[in-house]
Amino acid sequence: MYTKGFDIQDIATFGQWIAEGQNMLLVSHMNADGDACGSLLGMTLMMDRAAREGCRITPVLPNGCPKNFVWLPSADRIVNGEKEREEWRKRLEEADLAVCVDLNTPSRTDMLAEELRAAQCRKVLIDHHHNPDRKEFDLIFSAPEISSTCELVLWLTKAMWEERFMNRDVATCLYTGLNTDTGGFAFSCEQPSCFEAAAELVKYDIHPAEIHNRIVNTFSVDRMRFYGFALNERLRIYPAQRVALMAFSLRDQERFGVNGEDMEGLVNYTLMMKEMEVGALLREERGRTKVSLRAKYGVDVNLMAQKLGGGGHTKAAGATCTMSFEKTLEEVERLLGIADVEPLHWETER
Ligand SMILES: [Mn+2]
Repeated sequence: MYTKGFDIQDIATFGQWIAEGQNMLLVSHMNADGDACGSLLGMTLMMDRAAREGCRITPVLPNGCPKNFVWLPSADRIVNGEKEREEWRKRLEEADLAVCVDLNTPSRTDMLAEELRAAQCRKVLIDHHHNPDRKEFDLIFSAPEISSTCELVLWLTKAMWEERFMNRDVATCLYTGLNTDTGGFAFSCEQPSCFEAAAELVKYDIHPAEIHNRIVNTFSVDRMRFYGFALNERLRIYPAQRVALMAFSLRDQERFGVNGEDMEGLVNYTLMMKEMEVGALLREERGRTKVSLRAKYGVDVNLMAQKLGGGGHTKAAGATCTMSFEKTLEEVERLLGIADVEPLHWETER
C-alpha cells in the first residue's frame, strides 16, 4: 500500500471538513480525461456516504463530461460549468468545501478559474501533477510519483476512512482513471502501488475488460476516417531529430466534423514508430492553439510545455497558446529543434 507523503493531521482535517460540510463541490479540469472523471466521481460517491444526511455534493466539470465517460456511475450528476453557468455559480457560492482533483492550479478549470479562485470556501487539492499551486488551496494532497489521481484517491480515502465507503461503483470510477492515465498499464506505472491499487479495486467485482472496451473501442466512423487523414496527410516525421508532429487547423477539423475530444489520444500515435522519441500535436481552436507533447525516454516534455506557459508530466504535457496557430507551430518547431528542417514527407494543404 502507498503510505508515503500523507500527513496524518491533514487527513484528519480533511475528514473533519467533509463530515461537517453542508454543500460541497468537486471540480476537475477542462476537457476531462478518464482520470479526471474517475477521481471526480469516485470521490463524489464516497463523500455521499461519508457526509452528513441532507447535505449536497456536486461534481463539476468546466465543459462537462466527455461522451466516452457518460457511462460512469453518477456521471449524470456532473454540472457542466460552461453550459450551466448559473448553477455552477450558485453551488460555488453556497459551498463550504471545494475538492479539486487531477489539476495543479485553478487555471486548469479554464473559464471557471477566476470564480474558483475568488470563492471563500475551504479548498482541498488531490492531484498527481508537478508543482501544485500551494497558495490557492488550504490543504494539498500531492503525489507526482503516483500513476493517477484515481490511485491517489484510493490510498488517501483508505487512510482516511479505511474501506468504509468503497463499493463497486467507486471501484469502477477509480479503475477507469488508473487504466487511462497508464495507457492500460503501459506507462506511468513504475511504482508497485499502481498494481496494488488495481488489485484492491478488482476485489470489488468490477469488469476490467468491459471498462477497457468502453474507454478504447469508442470511435465513430467520422473519427476513424479523420485518423486516416491525420496519419496520411498531417503527420510530419523528422528522423534525425526523432520527432513526429501533427498540426490541425480549424479547417481540417471542420472538414471532418471533429473536435478536441475526438483527438484525445491521437498524439500517442507519434510515438508508435519505434525510432520516434518525442511527439507533438497542435490543434487550433478559436483564438488559441492547444499543444500536446509526449516523450518516450530521457526527454522532459514538461519543461518544454512550461516554456509555452503550460505543464504536466515528464512524458506527457501540454499547453494552451494564445498566439496564432502559425506562430504556435513555429514556436513548437523551435523548441523541438526542427525549425528549418525538412520533414520526411509532407503533402501541402489541399
Ligand atoms: Mn491524471
